[in-house]
Amino acid sequence: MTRKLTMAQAIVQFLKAQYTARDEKEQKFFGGCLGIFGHGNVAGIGQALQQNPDLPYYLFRNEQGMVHAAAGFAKMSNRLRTLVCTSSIGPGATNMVTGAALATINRLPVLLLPGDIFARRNVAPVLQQLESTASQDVSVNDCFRPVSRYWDRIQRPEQILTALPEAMRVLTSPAETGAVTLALPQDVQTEAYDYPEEFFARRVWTVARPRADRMLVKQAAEWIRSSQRPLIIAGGGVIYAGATETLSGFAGRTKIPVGETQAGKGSLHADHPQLAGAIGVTGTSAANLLATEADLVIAIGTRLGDFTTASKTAFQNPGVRFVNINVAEFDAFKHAALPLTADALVTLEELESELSSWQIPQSYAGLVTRLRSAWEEEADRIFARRHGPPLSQGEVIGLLNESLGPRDVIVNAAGSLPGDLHKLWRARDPKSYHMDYGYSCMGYEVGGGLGAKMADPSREVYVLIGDGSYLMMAQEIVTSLQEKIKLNIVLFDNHGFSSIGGLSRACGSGGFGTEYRYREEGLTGPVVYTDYATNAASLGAYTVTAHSYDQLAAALKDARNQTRTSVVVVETDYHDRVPGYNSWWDVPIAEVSESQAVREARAAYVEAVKKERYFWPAPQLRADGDEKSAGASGPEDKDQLTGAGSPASR
Ligand SMILES: Cc1ncc(C[n+]2csc(CCOP(=O)(O)OP(=O)(O)O)c2C)c(N)n1
Ligand SMILES: [Mg+2]
Repeated sequence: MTRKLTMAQAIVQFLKAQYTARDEKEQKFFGGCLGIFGHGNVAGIGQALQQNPDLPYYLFRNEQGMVHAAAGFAKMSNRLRTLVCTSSIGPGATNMVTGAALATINRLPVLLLPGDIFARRNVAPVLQQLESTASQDVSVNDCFRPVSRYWDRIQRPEQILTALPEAMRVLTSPAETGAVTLALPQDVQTEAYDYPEEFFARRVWTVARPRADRMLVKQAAEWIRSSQRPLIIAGGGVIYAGATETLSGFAGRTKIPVGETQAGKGSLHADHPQLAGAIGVTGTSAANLLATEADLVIAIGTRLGDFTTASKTAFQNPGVRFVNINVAEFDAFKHAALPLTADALVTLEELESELSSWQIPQSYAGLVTRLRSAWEEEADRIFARRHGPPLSQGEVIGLLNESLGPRDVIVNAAGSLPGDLHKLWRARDPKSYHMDYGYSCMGYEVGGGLGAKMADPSREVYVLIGDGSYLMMAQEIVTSLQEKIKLNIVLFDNHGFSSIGGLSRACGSGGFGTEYRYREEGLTGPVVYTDYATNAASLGAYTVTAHSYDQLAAALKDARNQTRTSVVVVETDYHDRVPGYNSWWDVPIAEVSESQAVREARAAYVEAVKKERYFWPAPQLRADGDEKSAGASGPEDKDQLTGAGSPASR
């Protein structure tokens, strides 16, 4: 039995029949197709979507925005569902490259179907075609290769018979997932082929919970039992695996403190006694002080990026060892860890049963409690400041945290907000904190928020966005109005790049080129005021501007009661910042400079970078099995190898 369909029709037919299953719960994998049509897809995928309304089509305003929406949808769905994105050839396609990188770096599944140049070639060069004198097998879609976990170009209609199952394998693999790009030549999309009927049968992709090697689990439990100051780092994998309750029980019983990465924030309820809060460059004093001294780090579902490891300066205990629980072998082996290449939920259960009634030493538990309450006091202090106008970003975050319900979602990505939110936000639900900090992409916010709301319409979604990000990408506000999908947008107007301005000052460059000011001998003139409320209103949004704390409280209520997308504009103080706490980030400073400030910053940098460490295999993992001799190359030798001094806190 075969069915004669165009390649584009066959793709749509196939996509409709794909499901995922985990823990015996099944769901349709693709919630729809987002797109912008051009000559490269209108007559192919466009025609196919028209005759398949059960894969709903959503018209977007910018191809990058639609990939962000797909990523936001996938993130909100714990990667068990996603959206398809279709674009024309040329600029429509390359507009998706940034979104693809974001998805891949955040390990989020998105399926991209850019149109491509004619496979037939005889009419080349077609409109928007990149010509190469070296090969006729090159198009702009080759730009997707490094940012896709799977990339293919479909030159014949029957190639989808093997390409689509591969695409699905990668998309539904927690270890491999990211952007999948199938470049679809404009002519091939419309070519008919007799596809086998079986190809369109309902197919369920099990998202498995792989288990770690038994011996390694026992060894990890042994390491935990023999540790004095263990620390858990909860990454996005905890949330994606649905392991938050298991972690809550594990940490509660063993009393091991937990620091959360940006993607892992919300793993524990803000009130959990073992939650030390955000960890790393944008971390709390509690988590970062615990990290400095930790002798065992249990890193769960994290890729251990530089913001988490404070550029490899966070862990200063000379004997620190790592147990990494991660479905991706690549991440499990980082920091020379004892690798538990496995699902977070089942591995925590296994460790729990190995540890029976073991708990951390009481003195350490007391320290955790003290550090935690000191941090809570600090956050309360920031929330209680009445700084403005303009308001401090910290007090606005405090007000938002108080005003929002526990299931409401905040979405954010770049600027000074991610750091402040990471430290200060008190998450009360695992899906309430939605941050792109893998790519920290200005412009993710509105598109990503729209995708999050599409994935879970039962929640209020709050898009928190800087003025810089808003100017980069706000156009999906129109899409949200078209689709009657309500977003609550809060725009923090500080007239420029507060984050990078602060960084520039820390680097000795005085904020050069980071404020929105008129040109007067450089960008030093009066502030360029932009009327964001009018801008958003012109797109059709409900808008309110707030200048004071009370006005903001009222505006948030007012906006929440609206049925259409609302934008609350609040002016915030460019220079008033939430400080850093016991951490550092490696941003290299000019080695030679005409500026005294830069030279001073360089001198401090040279000192700070000395704390960066390499991590070598712990003795137990060495092939010779000789723990003693291997142990002898412990603390002292490591310091010699890395040049790492003793931590400043001691
Ligand atoms: C697409 C993109 N371009 C550049 C950057 C580098 N960058 C990080 S934060 C930032 C400024 C953000 O400005 P705004 O949204 O106003 O937030 P603020 O820093 O004022 O809080 C820039 C330019 C980025 N992260 N993403
Ligand atoms: Mg700004």
